[in-house]
Amino acid sequence: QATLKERLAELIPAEIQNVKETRAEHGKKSFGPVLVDQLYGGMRGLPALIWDGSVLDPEEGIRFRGKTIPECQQLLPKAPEQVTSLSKDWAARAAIPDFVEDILDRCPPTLHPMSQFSLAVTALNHDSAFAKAYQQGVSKKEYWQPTFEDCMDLIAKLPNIAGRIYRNVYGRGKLPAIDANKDYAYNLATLLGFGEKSEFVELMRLYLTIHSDHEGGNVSAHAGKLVGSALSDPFLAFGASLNGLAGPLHGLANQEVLIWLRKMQSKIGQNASDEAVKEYVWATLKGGQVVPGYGHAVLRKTDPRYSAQREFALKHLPEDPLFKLVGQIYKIVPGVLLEAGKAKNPWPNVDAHSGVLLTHYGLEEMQFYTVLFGVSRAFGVAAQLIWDRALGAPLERPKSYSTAAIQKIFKDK
Ligand code: FAM
Repeated sequence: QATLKERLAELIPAEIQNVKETRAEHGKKSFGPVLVDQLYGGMRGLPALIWDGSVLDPEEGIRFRGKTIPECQQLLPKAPEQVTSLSKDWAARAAIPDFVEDILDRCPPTLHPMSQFSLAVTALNHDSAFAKAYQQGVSKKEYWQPTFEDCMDLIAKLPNIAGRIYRNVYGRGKLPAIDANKDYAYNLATLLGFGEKSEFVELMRLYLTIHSDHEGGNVSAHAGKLVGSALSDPFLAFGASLNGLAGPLHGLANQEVLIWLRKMQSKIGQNASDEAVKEYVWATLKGGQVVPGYGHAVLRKTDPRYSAQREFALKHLPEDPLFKLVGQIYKIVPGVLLEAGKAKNPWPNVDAHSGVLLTHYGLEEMQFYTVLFGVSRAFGVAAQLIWDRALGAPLERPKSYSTAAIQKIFKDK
C-alpha cells in the first residue's frame, strides 16, 4: 500500500508531461477579450489560474477531482487502510510547539478566533521544512517534497490549534490528547469537547469535506496560491488564506448568518410569519447590508454544499427550530433578491446552513465557525501548494493599470 507521498511521486512526472504537451499545443491560443470592467470588477470570470483539484460549474456546483458531493459520499472512504495510515501520520504530527501554545494562551479572548488562528499558523513557519530546505539550496525539482511535509504538518496541527483557541476563548478547560487510532474528524470533535457525540463527529466529516476546496479563484484558495508562488512556505501561505477567509463576504459569512438569524428572531420572534420574515429581509437590503449566506460570485443555482447540509439536517434534526427557520428563509430570500434585482445569484451558498448544524449540537459560539471553515479549507490550499511546486508554477504577477492609462489606451476605441 503506497503512502500518500509515494502515490504523489508516482503521479507527478506524468502530470508534468501532460502540462508540457498542453502548453506546447495550446500555449499561444487566446480565451478572447479581457474587458475593462473585469479590471474594476474583481476579475469576475477572468481566465487566470490553473487548478485540477476541483472545478466549479455555475449550475452544478463543485466537483472534487471530477466527482460531485453526492458521488463523493457514495465513494469515500472505500479504502480504509489509506485513511487509517493517513490518520496515524497526522496524529503523530499533531503536537504544536510550546511557544505557539503560549502565543495562543496570551491572546485576549476578545481577539477574534480567526486572528488567533492566523497568528498560530504563521508562527508554525518557525519549523518549516520548506524554508529550511530552501536555505540549504534544495533543487527546484524537489520543492514539492518539503512542501508536502509542511502541508502534512499544517493539516495535522490544526485540531490542536483550533481546539486550544476554542477552549481558551470559551473557557472549556484543558485539551484532551489526540487519539492515534481515531480519524481526523473524531480528534477535531474531541478537542472541541464534542467527541462523545457521534452525530457531531459525523457532521465534522461532512463539514471538513464540503468546505475543503471550491476551485482556485475564491479568496482563500487564491491568496494561498499567490503567496505560495513567492515560495513563502505553506504556513505563511495558509496564513494569508485565513486572513482572506476572515472576510464577511467569504468565510466569515457562516458567522454572519447566525448573527443575522438571531437578530431576526429577537426582532420578529421565534415563529414569525412568512410576511414578517420577508419584511425583515427587505429591511436588511434597504439598510444597505447583504443577506449573509445568499449569493455567489460563480454559482447561479443553490449550492450543493447547502443541499448536502440540508439532507444531514433532515436526517438528524428535522424538528430543530433554527433548521426550520433556515428552510423558511430559503422559501423567501431568493424571491426578494430577484425582486431587488441586483444579485446575480439569489440562491443560498454553503454558509446559509452550516452554523445551524453546529448550533444544534451545542457549538453555539458563532465567532468560532470560520475557524472550522479554515481547518477544512487547509486541505484544498495544501493540495494546491504541493501541486503548484510539483508543476513548477511561477511567481504570480498580473499587470495593473491606472485609470488614466485606461482613458488613454481606449479614448478613441
Ligand atoms: N444580499 C444582498 N446583496 C447582494 C447579495 C446578497 N446576498 N449578493 C450579491 N448582492 C449584491 C452585491 O452586493 C452587488 O451589489 P452592488 O452592485 O451594490 O455592489 C450586486 O448584488 C451584484 O453582486 P453579484 O455580482 O451578484 O455578487 P458578487 O460576485 O459581487 O459577490 C458574494 C458574491 C458572495 C460576495 C455576494 O453574493 C454576497 O455578498 N453574499 C453575501 C455574503 C456571503 O454569503 N458570502 C459567502 C460566500 C460563500 F460562497 C463563501 O465564500 N463562503
